[in-house]
Amino acid sequence: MSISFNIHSLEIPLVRPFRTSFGSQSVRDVVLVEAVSDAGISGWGECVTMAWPGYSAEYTRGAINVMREFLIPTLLPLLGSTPAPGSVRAALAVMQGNPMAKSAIETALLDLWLKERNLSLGEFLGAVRDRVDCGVSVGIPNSIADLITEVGQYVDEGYRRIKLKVEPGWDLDALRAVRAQWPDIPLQVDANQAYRRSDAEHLAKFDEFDLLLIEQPLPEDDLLGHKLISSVVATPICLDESILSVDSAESAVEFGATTIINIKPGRVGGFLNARDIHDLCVEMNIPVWCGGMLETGVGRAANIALAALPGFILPGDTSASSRYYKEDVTQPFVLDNGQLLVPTGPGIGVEPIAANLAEMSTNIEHVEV
Ligand code: OSB
Ligand code: MG
Repeated sequence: MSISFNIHSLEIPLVRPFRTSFGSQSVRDVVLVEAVSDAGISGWGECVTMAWPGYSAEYTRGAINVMREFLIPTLLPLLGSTPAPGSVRAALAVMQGNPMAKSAIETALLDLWLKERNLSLGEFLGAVRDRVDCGVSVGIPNSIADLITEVGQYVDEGYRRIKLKVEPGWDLDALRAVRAQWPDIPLQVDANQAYRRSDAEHLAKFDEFDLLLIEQPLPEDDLLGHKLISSVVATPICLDESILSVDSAESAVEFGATTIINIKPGRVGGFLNARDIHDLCVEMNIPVWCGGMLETGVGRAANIALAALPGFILPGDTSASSRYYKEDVTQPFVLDNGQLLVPTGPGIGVEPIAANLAEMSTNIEHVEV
C-alpha cells in the first residue's frame, strides 16, 4: 500500500476573457493533483500551467505528461507513507525545470502531511496575519470605456490595488484614463515581457502615473536589460517570470535588475521554495507580493496562506473567486473590506466540492507507482 495520485483536468469558464501580452483565454483549463493516502485521506495541489506555453515554457498537457511519466515515478522510494515536505522537494529536484508540475505534486503531498498533523499551511509556513490585502489584475480589454467600467467595478468591490496588463499600444492611454478617474488608487502594471531594451525612454513615460511598480517589462532572461531600464525609469521594476529560484532571486537583486519580487509558488517549484525566497527577500529588504495564475479555490487557499508571511507587504493578485469564476470548485473566497481571510483548517484548509468537481471535470488520470 502507498500513496496514489489522481490528476483531475477541469474546464471552468472565466467571467470575462483574460487577455495579456502573451494571449487570451475565456476558459481556464485547470489541473488539480490529488494525493490519496492508505487511510483514504486526500491532499490537493493545483497545477497553474496555461493551455499553451505563453507565460513560460510549461503548458498543461506537458505538465500532466511530466507528472505522470517522470515526477511521480521519481518519488517512488518515498511513497510508502506520507513523505515529509523537504524530502519531496529534494527528490523532485533531480528533474530539471517544470516548476508548476513540481509545485502541484509537492502541495498535494504537503496538504496530506499537514492534515495528518492537524496543522494549517499558514502555521507551517509562518503566517503572521489572519487576513491579507487583495489587489486585482485587469486584462487588456477592447476599449478604454470597457477598461473604466471594469476597473470601476473592482474599485467598488473594495480591491486595495489595481494592476493593468499592458503591452506596446496599450499602455499610456489606459494609464491616463484610469488615473483621471482614480488619482490616488494604488496602481501598477504588468507587461509579461512585451517590451524591449530599446523601449526604455517609452517606459519612462509611465513615471508620471505614480505607479507602485512595473512588472516584468522585458524577456525573462534579460537581467541586464532590466538593470538598464531601471537606470532610465524612476518607477520600481518588479520581476515575475525571471525569478525561478532562491539563487535567481538573489542574483537579480544583487545585480540591480529588480527591487521588488512577485512570488508565485508554481513558478518557483512549490511553497517551500516560495517561503525561502520570501525569507531571503526579508533579509535583503526587498518587498514581495503574492502573484496569481487565475487559480481556483484550491490554489488560492494556499497562496493566501503564503501571502500572510511578514515580508508580503504589497497587496497580491489574490482576488475573490467572483473575479474569475461564476462558480469556484471550492467554497467561494469572498472579499471582505478588500481582504481575504487566511484559511485556518488543516492543510490548505479547503476541499473541492464533489459536485462541482464532477460537473467541471473533463478527465481523471489515476497514477499509481
Ligand atoms: O503575469 O501575473 C501574471 C495570470 C496568468 C498568468 C500570468 C499572470 C497572471 C495575472 C493574473 O496577472 C493573476 C491572478 O489574478 O491570478
Ligand atoms: Mg506577472
